[in-house]
Amino acid sequence: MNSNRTFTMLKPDSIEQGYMLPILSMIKEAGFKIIALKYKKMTKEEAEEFYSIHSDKPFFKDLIQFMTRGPIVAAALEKNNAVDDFRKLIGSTDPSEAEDGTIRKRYAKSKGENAVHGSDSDENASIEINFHFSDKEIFT
Ligand code: IDP
Ligand code: MG
Repeated sequence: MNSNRTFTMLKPDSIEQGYMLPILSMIKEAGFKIIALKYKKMTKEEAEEFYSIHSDKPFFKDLIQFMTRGPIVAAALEKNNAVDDFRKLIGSTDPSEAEDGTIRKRYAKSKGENAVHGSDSDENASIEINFHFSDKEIFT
């Protein structure tokens, strides 16, 4: 299901530092088509729901504070093998472990403030796209 789609967010640290367009360029150059795009600030409730899988983690409170402190760019992306290829493009969660040429290596500051989100499975890509976009906001 939807193995050609993934979901990303450019996190508040990226936007604050003016990395919105450079990161979108890297995404485009890697062959992803943007099929939905939104610039918005998440509410605390939205961020808590989006990251509910991490609600018992010690970093959860900081994560919600970080993800709601400023606007994000949310996007649905299309490409063959989208989920795996996008995870490769963004690199490891901790930028100090991310490979050269990845978005996190280039733009992330820390394991918490790590520039971008990328879905980790086809199932979650579908859930996350539907969380941020209605059907009529997606243009294929
Ligand atoms: P991912 O974004 O690479 O899939 P996850 O383990 O799903 O990483 O964690 C979700 C987000 O929570 C990370 O992108 C990061 O912003 C934050 N996070 C994960 N682990 C830590 C940590 O050990 N310290 C602080 N923040 C973390
Ligand atoms: Mg994850």
